Amino acid sequence: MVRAMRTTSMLLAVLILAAPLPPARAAAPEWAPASGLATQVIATGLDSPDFATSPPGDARIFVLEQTGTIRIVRDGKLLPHPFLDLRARIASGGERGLLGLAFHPAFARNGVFFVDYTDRKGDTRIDRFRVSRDPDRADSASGTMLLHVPQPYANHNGGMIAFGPDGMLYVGLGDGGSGGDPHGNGQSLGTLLGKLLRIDVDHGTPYAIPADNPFTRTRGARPEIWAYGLRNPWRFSFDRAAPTLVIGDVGQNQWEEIDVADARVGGLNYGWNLREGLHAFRWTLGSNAHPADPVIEYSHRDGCSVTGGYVYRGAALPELRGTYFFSDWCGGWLRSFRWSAGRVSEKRLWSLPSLGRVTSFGEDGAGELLVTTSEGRLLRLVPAR
Ligand SMILES: [Ca+2]
Ligand SMILES: [Ca+2]
Repeated sequence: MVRAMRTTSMLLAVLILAAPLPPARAAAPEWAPASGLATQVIATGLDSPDFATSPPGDARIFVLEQTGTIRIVRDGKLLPHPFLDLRARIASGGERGLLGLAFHPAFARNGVFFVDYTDRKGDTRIDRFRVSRDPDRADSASGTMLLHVPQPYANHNGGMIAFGPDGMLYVGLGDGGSGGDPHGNGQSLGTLLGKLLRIDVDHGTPYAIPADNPFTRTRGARPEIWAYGLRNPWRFSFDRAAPTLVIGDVGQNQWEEIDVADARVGGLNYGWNLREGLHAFRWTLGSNAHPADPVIEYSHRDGCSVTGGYVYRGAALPELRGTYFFSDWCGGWLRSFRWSAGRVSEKRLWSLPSLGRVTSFGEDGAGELLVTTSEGRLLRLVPAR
């Protein structure tokens, strides 16, 4: 039944007409096999690596270990001492730990960066740090709190932080956890849980609310909110070359999804927990919500937890510029698609040995794509020989 819904657009259309839902997209063509990509192993033996990134133009790669350290790969070698060790203040395991890192756009000049982690009480913390005089070591005493969000359950903590093309810091927060969003956080504008936030870290103490955030004049709404209706936006990214935001929002029992939006448009409702992917979840007759549908969904026959990636803008794979890559924590596969003029094209399933449990993608300083896996590996996507 589930398979038939995915592949038979006529049946899907009939089901949708019969259900109290806004119109959904027709089922897209299946994923076409593709070759020409390989993975290069950059580092192994990492302790649950869950993100990798580089300051703009920097030749080093910074890798997060979920247990609480940031490691540096310099000239192809993993440095023995960490850039920053936060293990004493972090609770890790499951979906908790050191989850996100964002270098300030002016990092080369100001040395400022931000980390997202689970504190010892299980709450989400975002702290601001500075590099020390040694460029390969952060000043561990420089940490100040930017944001603290109490977490009602151990799972669905989000964890991604990234600067947008507008210079604002975007923060992904899951619905708080448990299952099914029992407190309705996704659809509530009164909580930061289940949201994408947008804050100005260059003004205010500890931050300022951008005047053009969508809910600054909405009674009872948290002004940090940029978008809502998210279940667990574990990874999201901005296209380096276009004002496009792509979110991989992890599903509940059946459907994983990728959302694409104009990065300049705030206030979108991504649907959770009214909908899971394109399907009703706690949808009620009479609901007047108009959720933004995902552009991609896949069922749990293909995986269990989407790992959102990046629109490729590097140099090593010129024919793939503009292609968005993503994976799944249980799937081991690499898929890609292009998004232009409001539609998906070139859906591809890459012929590669299993990547393992993909925890995250990342971009190095030149825009080449990195992959971290639960097996302790840091990989780079390269052309097949
Ligand atoms: Ca949680
Ligand atoms: Ca959704």
